Amino acid sequence: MASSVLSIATQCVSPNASSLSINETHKGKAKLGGSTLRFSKSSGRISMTVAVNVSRFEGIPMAPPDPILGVSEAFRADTNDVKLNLGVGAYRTEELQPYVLNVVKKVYVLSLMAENLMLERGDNKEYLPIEGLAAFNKATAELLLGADNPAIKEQRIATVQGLSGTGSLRLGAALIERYFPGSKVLISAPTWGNHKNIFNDARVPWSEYRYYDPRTVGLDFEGMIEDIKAAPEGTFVLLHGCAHNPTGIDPTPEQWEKIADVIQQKNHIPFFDVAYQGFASGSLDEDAASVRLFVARGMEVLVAQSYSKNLGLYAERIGAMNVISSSSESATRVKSQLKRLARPMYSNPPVHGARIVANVVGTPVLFDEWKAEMEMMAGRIKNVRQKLYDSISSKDKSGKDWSFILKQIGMFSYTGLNKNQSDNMTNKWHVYMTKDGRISLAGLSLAKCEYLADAIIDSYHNVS
Ligand code: PLA
Repeated sequence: MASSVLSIATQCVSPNASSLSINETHKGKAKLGGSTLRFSKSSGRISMTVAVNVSRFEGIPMAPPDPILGVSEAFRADTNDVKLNLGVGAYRTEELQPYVLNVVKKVYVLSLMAENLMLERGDNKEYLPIEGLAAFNKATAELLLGADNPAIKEQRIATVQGLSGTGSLRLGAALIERYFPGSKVLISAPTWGNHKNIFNDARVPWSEYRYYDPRTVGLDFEGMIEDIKAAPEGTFVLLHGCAHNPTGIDPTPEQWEKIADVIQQKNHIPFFDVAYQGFASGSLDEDAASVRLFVARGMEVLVAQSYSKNLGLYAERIGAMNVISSSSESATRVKSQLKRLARPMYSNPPVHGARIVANVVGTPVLFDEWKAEMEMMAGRIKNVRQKLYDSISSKDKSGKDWSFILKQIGMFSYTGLNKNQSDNMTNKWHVYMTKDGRISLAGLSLAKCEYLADAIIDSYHNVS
């Protein structure tokens, strides 16, 4: 606490302070509001100093609410019963309740029944190694590439357990900043809002490649290819492995081939963000096809993974940073540097989520159950997507084509609503969503589709 000090010397002081006391040493003090008054007396004169408390943090301005997580805060503050939270991408049941996967519950129960099911005893809370739980790292690399992938067999993959998708991306960004100084990352326009923050904070420069075409509410494939081609050799190209956030628009398999061609020709380095494996199509393998295509071509690839959505482990912060390299020697060196970067950031990762993933992926019966549950979740999202489209297209008589809703994939629908229209959704209809027009279909129930359709039609036609 800093103090501005104001000194007053006076012959006769009668301060209006309740706790004033001047003792034999002729000194005293009193509290007045947030300030401290100090008195001293000598030769019949009383001098008074006023210390005004000023915080050292006075110069720190208020940060704006987060564009995605801030939506949930606003939602909680709304007391209207019709309210609907379509902001954050978190899976909800048809009753709009958070969902803990049965397979995750089963891991708890089985671990109680069979003590050694947990790869390490559940009550062991020792530090993990810097790179995380070995069984998790093995399972996560195999899930990503397929267990028989040559990159795994030839030990060309460096995998480090990370703090979910975000923390893993941040670790990858730190690697770029340290070992590729001056290199740029090319990110899609638009992209998940936090990508820019991650690279900004890691001091990695970025620019955008065209991705979304508002006229077709689809992929601007030509623009994307042109921009990737125009970037200087050796640029990192950030790609969403599947279920592009926020647009829900993914390249087709043929388009992925062409994207790989141009990245390869330009010696760029692909950096995949895989936050929704299994959530887009319902199939873990299909959703990893983009990454596997690049790896099969022998390209060196960075991949950040997250288990927030596909295993519903949002709060466990479990994911991984993988670097697939052309030799096992360089993979070993890269891994040593990823550990070196992680150590001063967070030392070593948490164990709980890693044990759950390792058990689910590594136990065939649980793995099969997980796949069935993921299909169920992806299926529920597809059902509400269809119902929302049916409701909007039957209610809206304007002739507008809403079929883009059905073409999008994953948790989100990018509605094309602008900021004013999104504000109307919230202020008038109590529908909470991000201001870029994205809605999370994972937070929608079949029962609320008609209501949401009315809200979208009103906002689209009556607000400019
Ligand atoms: N990458 C993408 C593309 C994401 O959409 C998200 C999460 C992450 C990484 C990081 O997730 P994780 O750190 O929990 O693993 N996006 C959410 C949540 C679901 C968020 O913004 O944090 C979203 O609503 O966009």
